[in-house]
Amino acid sequence: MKPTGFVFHEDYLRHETGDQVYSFKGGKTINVGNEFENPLRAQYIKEMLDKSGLLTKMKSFRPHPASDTDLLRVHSQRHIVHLKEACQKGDRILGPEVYGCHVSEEIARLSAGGAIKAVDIAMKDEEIRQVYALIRPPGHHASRDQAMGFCLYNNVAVAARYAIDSLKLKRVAILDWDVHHGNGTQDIFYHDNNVLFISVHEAGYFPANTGSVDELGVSAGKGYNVNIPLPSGTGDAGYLYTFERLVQPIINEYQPELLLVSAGQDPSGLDPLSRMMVMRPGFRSMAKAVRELADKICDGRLVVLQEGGYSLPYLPIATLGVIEGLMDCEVDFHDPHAIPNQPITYDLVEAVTLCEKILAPYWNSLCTPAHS
Ligand code: Q9C
Ligand code: ZN
Repeated sequence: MKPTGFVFHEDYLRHETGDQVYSFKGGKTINVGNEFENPLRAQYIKEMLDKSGLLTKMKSFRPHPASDTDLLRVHSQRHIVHLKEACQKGDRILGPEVYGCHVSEEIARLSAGGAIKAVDIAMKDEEIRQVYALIRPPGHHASRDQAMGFCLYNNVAVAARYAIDSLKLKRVAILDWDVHHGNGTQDIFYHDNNVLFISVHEAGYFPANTGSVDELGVSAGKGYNVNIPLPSGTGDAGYLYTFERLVQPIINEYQPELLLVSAGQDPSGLDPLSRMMVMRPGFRSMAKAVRELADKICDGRLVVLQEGGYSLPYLPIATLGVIEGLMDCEVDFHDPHAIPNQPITYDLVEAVTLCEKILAPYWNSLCTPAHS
């Protein structure tokens, strides 16, 4: 098996988001920080990969900051200037549920640069085809003109547009398994058919009022925006079932030249921001599924980008699962939080069947259910 690339920069730990602090003014609650998306996330993942010995089997790379040209393929000049000026002034609030410090714009640029670096390796390295990029801040809630939900620049969108504009790819697929809807990525590619966007997320959660399966894209992009909202408590088997019935057939039919994954480990069973119950074996099988898809369709070209994941005790273990799935191995590490396999629920089958019905007109590989 070819080696797996690993992109990381220690400066990712310099983006500080503050603590959860509430001030009460005239009865109003003002949130001036966020304890969830903090530097320890990346630090603990890195330590796990170091100590498990996995990192010695990977090939490490250091990213460069994304250029203005790279960012402007996705974001407005106004957005870039806003983030720069806000950070320079020392603002802590950079958008709705986005907190930062004086270096946050610079580190967000390095995060987007990490996504570009990963694409460069997957497309141009003599040996390596698949890359894990441990980047932060995350990106998938950021739209063209707006930071949101811990995200400043949309890393995966910057990577996809770089692959198309600069490397001249014709079709790129993005699979977003972060537990929240990838609204920013959806918005950016809503009119496009050269980027297929699939978001698998917890239904009716964050952001409010986006992520329904009825949001299909418009004009040339119609049918190329795929939302798969799943019920709370879906679990390992439920995610695998969803991949087999929807995600794999659609990506296979699209035949991308590169597969990008917005990989949040926040569907984990210990995550403070979700209720999806995915454990290490679940992450392992999701990563295995995308590796096998990429092997079959695009010569293994696969870029997995860190998005969310907020359980400090479990994030490194869930990530271990992802990397095990990518590298087709199982590290001798006992997960103290392991639980017995959870069965697929009726609600899950119903949710998948509904999506299948709505998506079937756009994808021949989905068979419309005979009844219902
Ligand atoms: N107010 C990412 O995972 N808060 N961002 C949800 C409702 C915002 C998560 C609670 C969650 C954003 C990249
Ligand atoms: Zn998330």
